[in-house]
Amino acid sequence: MTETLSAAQAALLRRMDLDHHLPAQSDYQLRERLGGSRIIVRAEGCTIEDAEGNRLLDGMAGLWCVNVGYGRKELAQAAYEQMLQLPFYNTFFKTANEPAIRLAAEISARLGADLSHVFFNSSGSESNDTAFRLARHYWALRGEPKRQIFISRWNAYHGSTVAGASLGGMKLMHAQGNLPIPGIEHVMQPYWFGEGFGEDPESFGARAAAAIEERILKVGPENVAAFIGEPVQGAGGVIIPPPGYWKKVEAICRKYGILLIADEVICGFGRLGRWFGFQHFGFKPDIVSMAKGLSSGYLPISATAVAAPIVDVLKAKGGEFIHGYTYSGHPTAAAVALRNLKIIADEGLVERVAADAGPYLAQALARLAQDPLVGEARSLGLIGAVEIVARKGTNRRFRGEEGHAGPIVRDACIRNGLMVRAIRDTIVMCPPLIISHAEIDRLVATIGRALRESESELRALDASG
Ligand code: PXG
Repeated sequence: MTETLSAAQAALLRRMDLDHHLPAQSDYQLRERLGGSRIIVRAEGCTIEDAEGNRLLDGMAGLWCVNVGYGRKELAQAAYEQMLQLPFYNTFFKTANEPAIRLAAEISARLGADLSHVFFNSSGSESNDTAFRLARHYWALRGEPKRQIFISRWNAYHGSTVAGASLGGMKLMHAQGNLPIPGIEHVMQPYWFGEGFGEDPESFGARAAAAIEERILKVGPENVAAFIGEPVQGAGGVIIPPPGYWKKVEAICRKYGILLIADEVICGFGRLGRWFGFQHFGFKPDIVSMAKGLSSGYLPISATAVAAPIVDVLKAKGGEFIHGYTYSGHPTAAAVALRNLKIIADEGLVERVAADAGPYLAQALARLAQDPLVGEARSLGLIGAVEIVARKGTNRRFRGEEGHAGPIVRDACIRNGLMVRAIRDTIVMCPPLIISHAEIDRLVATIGRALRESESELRALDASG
């Protein structure tokens, strides 16, 4: 790879991208109209750099994943050494390898409770596919094969595979490919700002939890395999449930003997100031999906952790769990993940999020919340959201096509050197856990500046809408 790209080289790459590459979740016509993708060439710490030499503060940690920041030589070294010794071997035929074994033990120690065993995959979607097949298989082994149904929430994100997109509650995803597959029930999400505004947050949370119980009763508890949820919904717009929600959800699952699956793909590995999000909310899942921060995105690897009683059933009833991926327990990916967990532990990053960086972000966002265009600015640990509203003190959005205000403000952030995401009219952030105070100040100040720069365009949208 060249150190720097000339303007001509960058233009050529952009042309090749248009001619040959289908990037993820893209509008391919829009990409043509915009003249091609932004090509990212390098990164260091919390900063990414594009082919034009623009440097942006990465407010998204890549895609909610580069927890330890960019440029970690230890991780490159771990991959290099493992590749020389054993780049790949499968775990299908009564075989295993040292990095995968050590990583499984390390993850289950961090999970605590009875989450004793780990199944490896390469992505968050695959991790949820594993949870899906495992939960149904478990109930069949238990002699309750009717337990097939999964309950999830609207606007949840559980991946892009057939099971992942079906478990997720993204209606636009469902509209493509005739999803969800049968056996998935979606209930309301605990999104206070969007759906409970004006209501007492705790009673709104109780109402959202009760919706799960109502659905269980409607479909028959004897038919329900599991409930799945992200402790904090990420791609749905950083939806932090009101206090008490998760304890109620846990109690409902226990009452009807339903498995509780925590999708920790974003919340895991320090994001909320604990190793896992369920530890923050004080509940105990039976199955845990994790990916992203497991390797800080340096290599693709994910894991599905399983509680001991489920493993006991798998063992006791014998037979093969006929499931796995070529790259399950990939030794190089596992070696990098192990080293990544060591960095998180050695540098006290989880504690840093809880005691320092998280509260610092919360304070900065509390100041931004005064902005006349901000309806709510919320965060937990190092994940946060800013709700853009047309009228202060309400949750009224700008008129015009729904979701217009967010992209306008996001583009202004990018122009001002900050990479963040817009989810409809919500600006979300999820920076590396190493982000400095000065960088947090810049992140929040840039959103403020972007709001000011966008205000007249937004008001015009409202007037015409
Ligand atoms: N669960 C959660 C909670 C996620 O956030 C997945 C599963 C799927 O992981 P993989 O590795 O299969 O992508 C995710 C992924 C967005 C966006 O628009 C979010 C994700 C992926 C792509 C886009 O914010 N999260």
